[in-house]
Amino acid sequence: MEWCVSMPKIELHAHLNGSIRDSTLLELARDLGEKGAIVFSDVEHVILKNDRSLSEVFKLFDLIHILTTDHKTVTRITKEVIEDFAADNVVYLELRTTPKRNDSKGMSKRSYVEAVLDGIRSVNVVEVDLSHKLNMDTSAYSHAMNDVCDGTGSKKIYVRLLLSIDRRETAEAAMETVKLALEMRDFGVVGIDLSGNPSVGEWLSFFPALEFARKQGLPITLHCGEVPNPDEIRAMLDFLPRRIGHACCFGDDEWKLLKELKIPVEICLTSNIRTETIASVDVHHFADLYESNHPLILCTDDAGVFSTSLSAEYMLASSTFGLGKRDMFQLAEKAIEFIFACDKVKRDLKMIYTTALTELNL
Ligand code: 6MZ
Repeated sequence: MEWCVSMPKIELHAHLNGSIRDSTLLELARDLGEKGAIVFSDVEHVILKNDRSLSEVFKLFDLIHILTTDHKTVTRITKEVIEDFAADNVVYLELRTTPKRNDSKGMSKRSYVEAVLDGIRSVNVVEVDLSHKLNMDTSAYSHAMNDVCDGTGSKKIYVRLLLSIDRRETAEAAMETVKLALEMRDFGVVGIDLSGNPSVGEWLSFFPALEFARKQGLPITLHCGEVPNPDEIRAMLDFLPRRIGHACCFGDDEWKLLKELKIPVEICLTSNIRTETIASVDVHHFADLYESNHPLILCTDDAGVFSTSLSAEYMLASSTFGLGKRDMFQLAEKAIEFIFACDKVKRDLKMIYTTALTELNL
């Protein structure tokens, strides 16, 4: 595990509200309990429960959203989540979140994203690179600081945002999110994700917003095949997204198409096992994709909800599928090809991996 932590890692599938620390969720629940807004004892066990079905996970997200929906809390959780990924030696993080409107808190989708950006800017235990453009504007946003945690000099994490469309949303709300992402491109937003309960919503209603995003040059990743739905899976693959998440419930035909199209897959082992989307880790489709050299990226999905970390996901892949240190390093480094940020960031990351190769004696 120590070695997995020491290896630089790239995280491309992490939901902000799924990555919150349990301790923070409990604190927020206790506060709301004291204000009489919820009954703390009713929610404590929901937060601490370990195994949840896929539908129970979405019930938990509804609770999390009640606990986190004000600007200050969104800023706080963003800061903490980035600090946790940085502590796990994640060097590039594509964090995804669903912009939320909440009239009772005076929150619009835009002000939600601004609260997330405030959280990114308030990280102070590690230097954060939020966007090339912002780095040049030192007066407004640059906030480089030395790593005060381990005393080994400066440590840096690249953070980029994907705005998620929730499958519960209307076509209009989806379009609003895409337009917001386009407006916020200079502020670190690099793409669009489609996520949410896979048993809810129709692919066709999101298609116009996603097609518009693509025409405007925004890369797209889709949650695809979390439940068996061959027609939707085929329509999603035909759309040719830049990446897909999960790919658990594919039939033979869809599997063949995925491989022909070589669409990179974000693999979330612990999440798939915990939600019983896959029966057990040893029969996970990671093995097939890995052996056939299909592009894949190991990711956490919801590190808080599933009590995992990216290092733990590498450990699990290593112990289950027999990956050695060199294999893990190559897998981590290969993720550079699939990030949505610009070529300059890719070059920087390649340098980080070249240096790490020597430091880790590989
Ligand atoms: C599909 C998921 C997910 O956006 O509020 N989300 N969508 N499948 C999953 N696998 C378990 N895990 C998380 O983060 C929470 C939201 O991310 C999506 C859901 O829409 C959830 O409400 P944000 O930051």
